[in-house]
Amino acid sequence: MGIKSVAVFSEADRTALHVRLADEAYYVGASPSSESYLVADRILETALACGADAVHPGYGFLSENSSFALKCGQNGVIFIGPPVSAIESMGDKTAARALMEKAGVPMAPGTVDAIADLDEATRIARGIGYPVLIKAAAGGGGKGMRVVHEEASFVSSMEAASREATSAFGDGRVFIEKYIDHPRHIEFQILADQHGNMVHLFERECSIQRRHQKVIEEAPSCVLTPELREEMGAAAIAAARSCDYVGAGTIEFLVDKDLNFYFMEMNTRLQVEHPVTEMITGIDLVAAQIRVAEGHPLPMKQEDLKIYGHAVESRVYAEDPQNNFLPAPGTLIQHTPPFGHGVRLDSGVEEGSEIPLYYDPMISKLSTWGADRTEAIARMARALDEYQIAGVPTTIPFCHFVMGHESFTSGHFSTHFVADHFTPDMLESSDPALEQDLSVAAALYVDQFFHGAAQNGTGNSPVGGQPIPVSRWKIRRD
Ligand code: MV4
Repeated sequence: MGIKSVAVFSEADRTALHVRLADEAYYVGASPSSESYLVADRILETALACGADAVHPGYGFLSENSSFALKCGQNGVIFIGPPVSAIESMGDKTAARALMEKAGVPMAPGTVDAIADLDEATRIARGIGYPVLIKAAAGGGGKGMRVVHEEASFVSSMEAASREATSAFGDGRVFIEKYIDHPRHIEFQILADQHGNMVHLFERECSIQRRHQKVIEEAPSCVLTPELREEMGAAAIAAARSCDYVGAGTIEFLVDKDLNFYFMEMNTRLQVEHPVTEMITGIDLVAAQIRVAEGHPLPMKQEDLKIYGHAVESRVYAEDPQNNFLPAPGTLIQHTPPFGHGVRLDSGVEEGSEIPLYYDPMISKLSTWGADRTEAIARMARALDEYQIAGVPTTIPFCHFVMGHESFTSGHFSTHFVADHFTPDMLESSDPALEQDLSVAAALYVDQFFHGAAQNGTGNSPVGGQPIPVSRWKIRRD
């Protein structure tokens, strides 16, 4: 776009890839994000000092922080995101519910406002019918939620949820919704300009997740009919209009077994999984965000948009799927990405990089495109198979497991997929002791190949048989 980029970095990220790729980069503080990436004043000072026109807040850290957005605006720096008021109202889940009710967006039966009176709350829960879900008004992303199956435990759950919300968010307000069992998570991408034009870029499905951490996302969803897509798309636009949205945003819905859909929340930022939408629409969402922030009108209308094929994204984390997905920061000794038609890797690392322990241990996002879902999945399985990472355990084997699971390939899955179908013993095991033995055996073999007799002092070959040409070696995970 002809725009110079300025990166910011913490102590842990001094040598990170984004620092090297940017035109300029500035240090913003110590490794903990609370002392660097989350210090709004420090980021803003840096933007002012280097003369930046705008700040792109990414998808973590300050991206949904309304006071940072406000400060940017007050200091003449464009915040590449929605108006402060939209961040505020969508950040408060009860305020969002009130707006959705007014806009006629379907929601799970429940209370619009936070409920403090326990007798009244009990009556409301009885009216909704059990199970119900208690959610924190200041929550989101699954924090501070409680499922209640019967009235006997309702009051104690309300008290516990409110206490949890107070300690997590400093705001104990909670509200109640009908609990939707085994839902699917389907979200619509919205793009709006500053002139009142708004389109949706269809949906993503993010049902394969664990503990509110998405692992596989895809676009489009294989359960939506064209009619339902149109209906949900219209509801998503109505939801975004209700807060005068500008920029890229996402309306999250829960979809039940009978394909009823319910507004869950709105994310007022670009999301991690945006590549799958880019792949099926051909639209560069980050470029679109920047064009919108510059004041340009959207270059397309809803009728111009079409779904091309299918895309899948696997999140590759330095986590050990054999060990309850324990984060495993460390050095990337090897990073050999897959290539080929329809393969995209969004990566923040390179061989030799450290995966710091201070932040989310994401290594990369691997996305594949196919003419249809089957082709996108086959290509993902192949790309995951070729992707070679050494030094840290990764979620690659888990993602490979999902690509091969009948419940995923057939499209019959829900947000409970991991709980319903996964145990660590299902992964092809990686045995560090065996890998070490294999490395030693390979080294001895090469030694023998190049030097003839083995150098082990006995004069006998440690590996029997004739050496084969090295070019025919292939190290396979199985
Ligand atoms: C729900 C729900 C069932 N019924 N609401 C999780 C994150 C937060 N944004 C809301 N969440 C849920 N809300 C009702 N009425 C189930 C979840 C939920 C979930 C939603 C999407 C993806 C994964 C999930 C995992 C557990 C719970």
